[in-house]
Amino acid sequence: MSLPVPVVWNEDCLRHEPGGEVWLGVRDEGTEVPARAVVLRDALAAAGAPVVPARPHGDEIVRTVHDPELVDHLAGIWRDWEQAGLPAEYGRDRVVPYVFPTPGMLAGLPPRSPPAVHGRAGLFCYDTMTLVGPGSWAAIRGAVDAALTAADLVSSGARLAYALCRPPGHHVTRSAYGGSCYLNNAAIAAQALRAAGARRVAIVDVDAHHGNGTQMIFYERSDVWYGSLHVDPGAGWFPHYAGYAAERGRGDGEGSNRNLPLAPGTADDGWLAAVNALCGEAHALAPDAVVVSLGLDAAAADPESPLCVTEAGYRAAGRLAGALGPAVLIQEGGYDLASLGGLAVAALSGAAEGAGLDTSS
Ligand code: SP5
Ligand code: ZN
Repeated sequence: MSLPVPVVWNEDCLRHEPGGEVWLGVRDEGTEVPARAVVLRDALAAAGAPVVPARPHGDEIVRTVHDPELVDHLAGIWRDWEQAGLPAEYGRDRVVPYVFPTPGMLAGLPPRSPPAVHGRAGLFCYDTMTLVGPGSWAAIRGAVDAALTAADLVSSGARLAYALCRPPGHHVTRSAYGGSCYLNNAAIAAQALRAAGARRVAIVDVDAHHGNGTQMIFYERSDVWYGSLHVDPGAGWFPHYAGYAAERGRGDGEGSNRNLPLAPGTADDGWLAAVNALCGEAHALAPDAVVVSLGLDAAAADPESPLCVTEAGYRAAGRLAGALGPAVLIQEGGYDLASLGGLAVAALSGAAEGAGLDTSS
């Protein structure tokens, strides 16, 4: 038994050590830890998947998908925080914003970039649980290179490729980061597939949370369809403000967005019915390429979501998504270190089966 799906790996993804998250005013240890990536890599390698190194890529696609000011902000904010003496003087060892320039605060005032780094920290960030430390930028940009390398493989003929992106990305909009995400790896992969000639791309997001960032990046576009199933934000779950069924796209993108919110406690049957419905819609579009936002946090044991999906469920979802066409699989969430490896092997094995790849040798 082998797993004929290349796993794109970037050692730099281990350098992001968020040092926890500030949730409801309290800093706790957090679950988006470097060990996640190690567990995923080791399990997939042990299952026979070839591990291939990410190749460095230029910034063009990244700066098309994202506001270049967000990219520059992330690249420099730790250095500025450190130069301001914050870690040394106060033990404030990660960038955590405390003022957010919401539209309601500015009420039409022109946007500014305040000189104080602790003021500026909230300029492109929408929550308190997405911390930046010394190695964060290397990992953020390294995850993008992994996604772009996987997209290259598919654009040049591979049926499937998986990017082991860490940190994850689907909560990042064009110009705002949050939800343990900094740059949108899946959106960047989709844009790269477009640039390489795919006329229509379908993104299927099976992370337990709604990918609000990906949705909004493509909300007014018809060339990239976005579909997601996730725990209902209206039932009290992150990202709270997006992911509702009524969000169907706008302007040219009208009808190119699909959300299937699920009740907390939804298990394989209900979850797979939603995966099947999304894949049916994606299939009807006849996409030239597919991006799967592969979050593994819908699993029953996951500490960040109330969905109850099994390994068999992820395998079946992989089969459905893998059958859609050439696909780039992008790692998103998934936080239970004990079950993460088995879930990833199940999902990729299913995708290989769905794609008709030979898994016997
Ligand atoms: C990529 C991804 O899966 N991001 C999800 C971030 C959701 N985190 C929001 C909730 C934070 C609360 N963490 C405390 C866990 C207690 N079980
Ligand atoms: Zn998630």
